Amino acid sequence: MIKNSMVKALNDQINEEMFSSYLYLAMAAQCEAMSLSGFANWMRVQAQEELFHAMKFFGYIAERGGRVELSAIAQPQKEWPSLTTMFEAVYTHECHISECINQLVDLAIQERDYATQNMLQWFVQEQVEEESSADAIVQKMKLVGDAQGAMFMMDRELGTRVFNPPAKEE
Ligand code: OFO
Repeated sequence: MIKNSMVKALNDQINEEMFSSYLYLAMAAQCEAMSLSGFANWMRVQAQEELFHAMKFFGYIAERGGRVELSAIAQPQKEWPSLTTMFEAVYTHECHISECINQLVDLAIQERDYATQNMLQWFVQEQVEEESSADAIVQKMKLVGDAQGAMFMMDRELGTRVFNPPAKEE
């Protein structure tokens, strides 16, 4: 059976993922207020992905016979000074989440919990993609600057993102 220390750490990660979802929803809200529906769409999809991450931890704890315990979700920031700083904040937040996942892996190794180590590998890989996609947008934003036409193109591009829940066996 899964150890209590591991269950507590995984429960804390559910909160991190729920906060991530809330944070991206706050960003989506600002994009909506700026009438940038494409940017808002990207953030909404990101928020959905984070809910999926939270539920993946939820399901795993339950499957291992642990008790899921939910805690209060902190209020996210409301406004960012620009879209570039907003996406820089996404990138910084994803680096923080990668660190959380690494700490979970450390704990699983310490506890000799091979099943949890195995489950966490999906998140290790996912974080490589999360950091990379946020960084790619930051770089693009820096390139286009405030040029209205380029911003319009980016809004169109980000508007095409759709949420694709990964296959069950992943
Ligand atoms: Fe964005 O990866 Fe979960 O939090």
